[in-house]
Amino acid sequence: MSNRTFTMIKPDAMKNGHAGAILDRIIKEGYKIKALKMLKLSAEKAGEFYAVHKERPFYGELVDFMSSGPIIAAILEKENAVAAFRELIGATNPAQAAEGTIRKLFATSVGENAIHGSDSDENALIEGSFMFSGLEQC
Ligand code: 3AN
Repeated sequence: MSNRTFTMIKPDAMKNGHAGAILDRIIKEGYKIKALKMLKLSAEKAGEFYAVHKERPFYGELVDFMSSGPIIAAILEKENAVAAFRELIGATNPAQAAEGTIRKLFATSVGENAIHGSDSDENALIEGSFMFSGLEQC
């Protein structure tokens, strides 16, 4: 069990003005921000990030969406971060997400679901290093 996870506030939440509320919620839930930046992914970089989903029917749509506007990426620290954060963001499909979760509050659809959270300690490390250099991590 590691104490770090990786997150992205996705283009829909950025466009809809929810970035501040989402960051505020994350901090209030006790996560320490260890790295943070706003950036716009190229289609190539978004494709690389989501390469595990290459064979899924929604891959093209996902790459287009994730490169459609700015995102905020962050590395977060808290005890049991990966599992705790997955609980905080809620189910992939906001219609199935529990009340009070970030996706229930801010996501619009399964494709445009406001926020990403790593699904394992291994992926948290891979994704964090994909987006941040060692110098950018506190
Ligand atoms: P999660 O982000 O909850 O771990 P994954 O890993 O199954 O979910 O999917 C990665 C991303 O792919 C999701 N966050 C969502 O943006 C997109 N996605 C997943 N399922 C679908 C779907 N059925 N249609 C469109 N996009 C999807």
